[in-house]
Amino acid sequence: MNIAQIRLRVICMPLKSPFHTHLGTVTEREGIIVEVMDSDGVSGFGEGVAFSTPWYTEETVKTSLHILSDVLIPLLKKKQINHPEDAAGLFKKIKRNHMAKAGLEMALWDLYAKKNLISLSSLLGGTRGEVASGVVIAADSLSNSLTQIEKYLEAGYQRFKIKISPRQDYSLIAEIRRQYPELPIMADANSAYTLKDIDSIKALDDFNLLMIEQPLASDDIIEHSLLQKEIRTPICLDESIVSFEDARKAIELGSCKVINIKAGRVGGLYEAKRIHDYCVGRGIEVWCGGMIEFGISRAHNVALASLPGFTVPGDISASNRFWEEDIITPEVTVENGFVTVPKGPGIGYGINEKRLRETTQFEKIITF
Ligand code: OSB
Ligand code: MG
Repeated sequence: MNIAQIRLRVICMPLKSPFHTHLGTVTEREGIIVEVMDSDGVSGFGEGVAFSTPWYTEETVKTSLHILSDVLIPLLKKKQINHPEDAAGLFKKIKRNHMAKAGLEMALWDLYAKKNLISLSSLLGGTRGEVASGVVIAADSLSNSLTQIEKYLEAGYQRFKIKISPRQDYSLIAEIRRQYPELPIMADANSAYTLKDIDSIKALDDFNLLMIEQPLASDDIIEHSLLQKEIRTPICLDESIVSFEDARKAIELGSCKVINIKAGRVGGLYEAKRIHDYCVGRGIEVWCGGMIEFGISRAHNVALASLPGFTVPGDISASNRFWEEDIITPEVTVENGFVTVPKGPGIGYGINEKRLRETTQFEKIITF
């Protein structure tokens, strides 16, 4: 791959409505757009999905920018790679910083697919022409949750993920279940519980949830295995799985029956695919998670979710779930509950240059 320059942009956009979890409220999203241009002038795009503050993982926009500019891009400058799969090996000696690595790695995948005139989905081994769409309900009250569910049901979403915490769990889910007896729903706790809360978690077995996501802390891998033995609801891990090795250990311990795969959280598409392949061989279900992302990362998610093991509708929502106007064109849309997987080269979406320009707060070009 003949890289000529890399452009890093920090962009910022307000969310259409506040996103509430027990860890805090997101009203505005900063993100990093990575553009890798080769000597023929072809550009591949990736997105760094760290948040402004370290509430979900330890990375932030600032730490990602530092790792990209001062560590990863210099490594890539020093050593020529032939395929995006080589990036993971090159970045291996740098500890963690998975979101920074993924932002760059995913741009390399897009560039490689574009140069070879194939879709990113095909390059990764995708087999689906459309991916099933789910949506997250992160409201601050029961009535707002119900309003959102009604709205997203009308928009065609197939699976609803409700954020819960000890402050708002049983009664919230009970009322949703009462009003929608057949709705495919799951809960996401973002580590709001400890094993001491086992009775509250067990009580949720009443509601035929598809799964409960990340009930305990990210390093509670043994505790999750104990919990899974005590509850009927399948446990899905999110924050706990930041690598292939984490996935292997969690599965061996019986800590989960489902894994939420986010390429950003695990360091890129190569590692995401390895986790996918391992799970498929072992009867562990996987689905594609979301990060309140902009169109670039959203497009990468669509390609990833076209792989055969992604059997559960993911957090793959339309651009208009979060944004007035996205930075890609066309925007990601949901029709009859599905997003069509683009067939064009790379991620298969163009850049909305005007929107990208007006949301850019900082920009830096590194020439090779
Ligand atoms: O826990 O899955 C999560 C958003 C940001 C960080 C963590 C999570 C989420 C979501 C939203 O649940 C997923 C989406 O973008 O649709
Ligand atoms: Mg989650």
